[in-house]
Amino acid sequence: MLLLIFFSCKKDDTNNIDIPIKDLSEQYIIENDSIIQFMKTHFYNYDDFSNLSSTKSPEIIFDSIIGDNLNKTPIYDQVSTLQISVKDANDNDVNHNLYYHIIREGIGDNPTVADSVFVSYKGLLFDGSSFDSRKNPIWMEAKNLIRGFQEFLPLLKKGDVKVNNDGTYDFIDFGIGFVIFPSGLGYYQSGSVNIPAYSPLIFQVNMMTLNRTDHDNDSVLTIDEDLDGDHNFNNDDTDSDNIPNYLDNDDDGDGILTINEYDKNSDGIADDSDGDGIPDYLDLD
Ligand SMILES: [Ca+2]
Ligand SMILES: [Ca+2]
Ligand SMILES: [Ca+2]
Ligand SMILES: [Ca+2]
Repeated sequence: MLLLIFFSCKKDDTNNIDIPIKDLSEQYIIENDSIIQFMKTHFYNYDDFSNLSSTKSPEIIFDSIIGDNLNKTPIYDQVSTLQISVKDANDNDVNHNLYYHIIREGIGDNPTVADSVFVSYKGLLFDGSSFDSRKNPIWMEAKNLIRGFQEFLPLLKKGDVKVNNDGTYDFIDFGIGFVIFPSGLGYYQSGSVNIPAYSPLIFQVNMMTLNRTDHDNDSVLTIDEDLDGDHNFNNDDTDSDNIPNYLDNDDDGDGILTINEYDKNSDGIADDSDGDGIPDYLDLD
């Protein structure tokens, strides 16, 4: 399978310099209109999800509200909205609506946008074609995924594990939902093997389980190394040594490893010896 398609591409990819890249805010308006139009005229197979088995999840299917399906509830009436800010080429913020529907919430913890998740999924275009799917769950790093997929993950909870008499195990009562988002949260102009440029995407996601991540093993979870909270983990580099904090075992570059100055009294709170509001592991004095 084409796992590579999950890795987001830079919008200013110089390989595509000959093709003028569309203005993000204008393109967003066009795609948001098309998403709303799609949601008002389509429904998903919610009847198949009404008596859910705790261990299985049906595959999501979308269809038009016409003919025998005229009485179906449109997706538009079922979704919630999350607003996500995306930087355009001039570093201006453009708010993007991400639409999602939680079919079953799950029973455990929620992942963060920094965690590893064990998920099965199905990706769809508005024409109903599936550009990628995983029936058997796989591990993925949330921070490496396209933004719309990444931001949806924390809205689901993981399931529990049931060990069967024969030693096999099943995930039970895991989170199930779907998300619809414009290309500004996906591949934008770069598209992918099976995804046209400027294409909104739909994903069904089944959230089996997760692992918290601490990529540099410095005792600070990766989610807490995103100091500016923009969900980009590569632009937080306290000591400016070109190693982002989530990969840097000495975040402030003072020669003392973060793990040795983060929480010496083990009270679960980062130490701040001089009380200046900057924790020791990020504080040069
Ligand atoms: Ca860390
Ligand atoms: Ca950041
Ligand atoms: Ca650094
Ligand atoms: Ca240090």
